[in-house]
Amino acid sequence: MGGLMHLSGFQRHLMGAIIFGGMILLPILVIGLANGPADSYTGAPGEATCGSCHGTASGNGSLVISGTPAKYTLGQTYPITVTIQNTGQTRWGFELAAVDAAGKGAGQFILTDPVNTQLSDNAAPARDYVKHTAAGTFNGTLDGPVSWSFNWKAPNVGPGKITLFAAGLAADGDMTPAGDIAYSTSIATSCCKVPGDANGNGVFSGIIELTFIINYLYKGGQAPSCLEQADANGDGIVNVRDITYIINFLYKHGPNLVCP
Ligand code: HEC
Ligand SMILES: [Ca+2]
Ligand SMILES: [Ca+2]
Ligand SMILES: [Ca+2]
Repeated sequence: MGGLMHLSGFQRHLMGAIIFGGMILLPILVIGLANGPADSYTGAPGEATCGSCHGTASGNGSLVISGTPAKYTLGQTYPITVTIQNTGQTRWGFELAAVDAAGKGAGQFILTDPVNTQLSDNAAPARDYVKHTAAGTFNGTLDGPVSWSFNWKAPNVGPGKITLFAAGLAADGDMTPAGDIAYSTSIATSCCKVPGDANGNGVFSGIIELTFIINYLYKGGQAPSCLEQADANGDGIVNVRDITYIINFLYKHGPNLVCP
């Protein structure tokens, strides 16, 4: 049973190199995981997912965003949870962004669990990202499900439709991108509750809304707090057609006002 003493000079040298290499490598791996994945891998427009490095093997699990309301209230805070599971996998990760129709980051993330989640708080209009920490990979949790929770505060002035995009990873815990299964999902939320309520006071009052939209479009007036509520014909843009549509609705038995 040869100990170190019985190794040749070359073998001893090799051993030293492996030990030395391991000491250097370990902190890098740990730092890598503590930092979490790089920004911009949520599957949002213009972004790839974790699968671009971790392969695209298909799994038997799921990635779900819960807590997002179908309709958000301006300025209100919502607890959001991201849950992932996959039989046989043992280590987990995620990244999430909230993006408006123009592709900009929307609203604000507030961490409620800084042990397991961290925030990339980027200067607007860049997107912010919530993602796992090293502890938040829940290493050794066989099959899952595991979840991460945080708050999302809707913007005070609504850019309209906002979509939460999440990418998740069901990993095998070998500290390499091999053997892992990538997921992505998204869910949309809208501020439009009262179609045609351009001034955002909660009720539709015909001529008052028309005046508000005309002022906004042609006289540099205040923007609707929820832009979608001024998009009365629901075609995704606020313009003169919405004015005509509202006039038709009010005075010519035209079709109902809608949310886009
Ligand atoms: C640019 C390439 C790249 C992207 C994109 C990437 N990763 Fe990784 N990931 C790595 C590498 C390389 C490792 C190996 C360990 C290390 O270097 O930190 C790793 C390791 C991991 C591990 C541990 C894997 C295991 O089997 O133990 C998790 C968990 C993880 N990444 C999560 C994510 C998540 C979640 C995303 C997407 C939001 C993501 N990664 C996107 C390169 C990437
Ligand atoms: Ca792996
Ligand atoms: Ca109103
Ligand atoms: Ca319109």
